[in-house]
Amino acid sequence: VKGPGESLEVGVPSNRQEPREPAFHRAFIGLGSNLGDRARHLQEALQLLARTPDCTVTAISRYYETRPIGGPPDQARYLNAAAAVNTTLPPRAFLERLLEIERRLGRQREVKWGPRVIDLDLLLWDTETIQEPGLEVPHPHLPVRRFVLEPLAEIAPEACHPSGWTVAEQLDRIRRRPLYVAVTGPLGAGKTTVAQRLAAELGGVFVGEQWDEELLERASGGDFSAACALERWFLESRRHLLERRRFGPAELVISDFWWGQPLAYVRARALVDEEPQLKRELCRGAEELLEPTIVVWLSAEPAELWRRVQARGRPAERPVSVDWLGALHDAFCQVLTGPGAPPVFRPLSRDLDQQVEELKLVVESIKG
Ligand code: PH2
Ligand code: MG
Ligand code: MG
Repeated sequence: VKGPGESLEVGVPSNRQEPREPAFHRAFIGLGSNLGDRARHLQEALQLLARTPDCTVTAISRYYETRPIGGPPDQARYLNAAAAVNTTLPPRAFLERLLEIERRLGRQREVKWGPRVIDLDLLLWDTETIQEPGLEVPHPHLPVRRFVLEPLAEIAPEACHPSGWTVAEQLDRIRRRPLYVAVTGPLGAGKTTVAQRLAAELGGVFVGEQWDEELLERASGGDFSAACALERWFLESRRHLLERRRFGPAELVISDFWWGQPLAYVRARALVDEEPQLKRELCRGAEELLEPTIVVWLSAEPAELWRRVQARGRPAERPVSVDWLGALHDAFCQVLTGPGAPPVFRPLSRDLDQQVEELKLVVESIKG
């Protein structure tokens, strides 16, 4: 006798189907205008989209007046909105329609982030990740733009990023204070330089990593038990550094590490047996710790990372090899892009000064 939930499949011809493509895709777009009759431009763009074959506009947010972020000074304020669209088009064709509508409404592309009659951005495409020239979904600025998250949360609070967090959750995070920017990435990525400069320029509180020189040296040399002990050491040290009550009325906090970094290190060091225990420890007492508003992920080519690590000449880091930095780089990719990853922002620029400039705008756009 079979109990409930037990399989009856044995001996039965299988008619199980391959998972099918959904009948349509669910896309979310952001709209913005700060030239001329802004409301009319949003309206016309939405009408053109609604009349497009193979697209159904299913929800439109209110229009939000917002402060311009980035671009030349003295720009007019924006009207921003978000819309939900069901479409049977593939993503590239859908993007082409958006660009076509921008052109129809007289969009000229001149200055980066300059004034525009209409801007239509593809924010989310189902829960897919697409990385192609000119087509990046989710929109890389989605988690750091108040002018996008607010309208989007009005029509789709439960819309999900491929990493698993929802629009409502991220809007809630960017509204909390202090804002907390956790800078992460492999050794030699420039975390400390960037975090310190950003804090100095924005008047934020800088929280700097501490480490145990001897454990670090043994771990870098390939001593497994030292590597485990080192990750535990970091966990306790960071638990102390990030205690919420230490920050009182601070507006902005910036650290040169991320609490979840050990997850990348255990992978890179092939200490996979440590992972479940480590995950439990990372959850324990998390409510008392500052949660990042955004995790900023810095990186570089392994050879460049190695050059920077050697140039700073810390004795404990001398055994570090290019290969190991490559493995570490890949481990960060896994931890920061897969399901369960926190909201992440990756500066486009390779240059540390320009990264600082990008991040100043990120903080601006979080504040809104
Ligand atoms: N779009 C930008 C840059 N800055 N600021 C606001 N408030 N609204 C926008 O839509 C916007 C912006 C680049 O597309
Ligand atoms: Mg845009
Ligand atoms: Mg655009």
